[in-house]
Amino acid sequence: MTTVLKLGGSVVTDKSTPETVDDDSLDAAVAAVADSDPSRLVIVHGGGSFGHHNAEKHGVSDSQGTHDAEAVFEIHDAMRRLNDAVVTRLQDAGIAALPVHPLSLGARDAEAAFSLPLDSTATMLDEGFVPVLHGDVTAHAASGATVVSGDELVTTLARGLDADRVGLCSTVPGVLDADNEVIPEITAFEDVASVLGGSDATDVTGGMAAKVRALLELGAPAHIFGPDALPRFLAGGDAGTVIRD
Ligand code: IP8
Repeated sequence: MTTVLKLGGSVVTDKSTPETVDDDSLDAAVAAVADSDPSRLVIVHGGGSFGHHNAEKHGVSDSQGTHDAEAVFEIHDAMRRLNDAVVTRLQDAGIAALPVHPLSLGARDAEAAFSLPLDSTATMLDEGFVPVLHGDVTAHAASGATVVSGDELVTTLARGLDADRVGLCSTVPGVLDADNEVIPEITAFEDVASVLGGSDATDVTGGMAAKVRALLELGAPAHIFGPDALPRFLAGGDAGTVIRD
């Protein structure tokens, strides 16, 4: 059973203060992972106040690239420091966590399709480690380097590792309906298109509609939930909104 878990930037950092770890929230997530005694777990974390702050400063996004090596390094270095904090806390809690840095492995082609060789991650899993990846910058053909988000890494990992379960933990409790209630299950995009908006419009903002569409294509159930539901997800239960084809 292989599980891919994303801890959103809002869970691991204090988004209102540049380059600040949210100690209480990260500690709670780490405790939930440690209590679950995981096997074959891959963790991905978002950028929060580390990545986005630095990417904005240099005008770099997932489509807007740069050839300025110092700018690329500054964005990557902020994410690497956040990754160090996450890995260290997991190790302190007894988890065999190891870092995997997408900048050193991945690339986008000229059509912006992202690929990531997974030999190191898969071998770490086979050897009982918990690989911890992070949103990052990645070399991008004809554009220099662009941002790769944690969500993009999650779908790449889930496909490449043939994951059985995917979890996206952020500060929202799930996909919300028009009354702000969590939708327990989504099996077709048309069923939620009206509440998510723009059923046939291209979702340039990368909002919930794009996320749901990408997760419906995964072939593994994906759970979108808030921090309170993390222990339930790690115990194998349904958490928040479950998206399955
Ligand atoms: O928070 C973004 O990752 P995300 C990473 O998962 C950077 O979108 C470098 C901004």
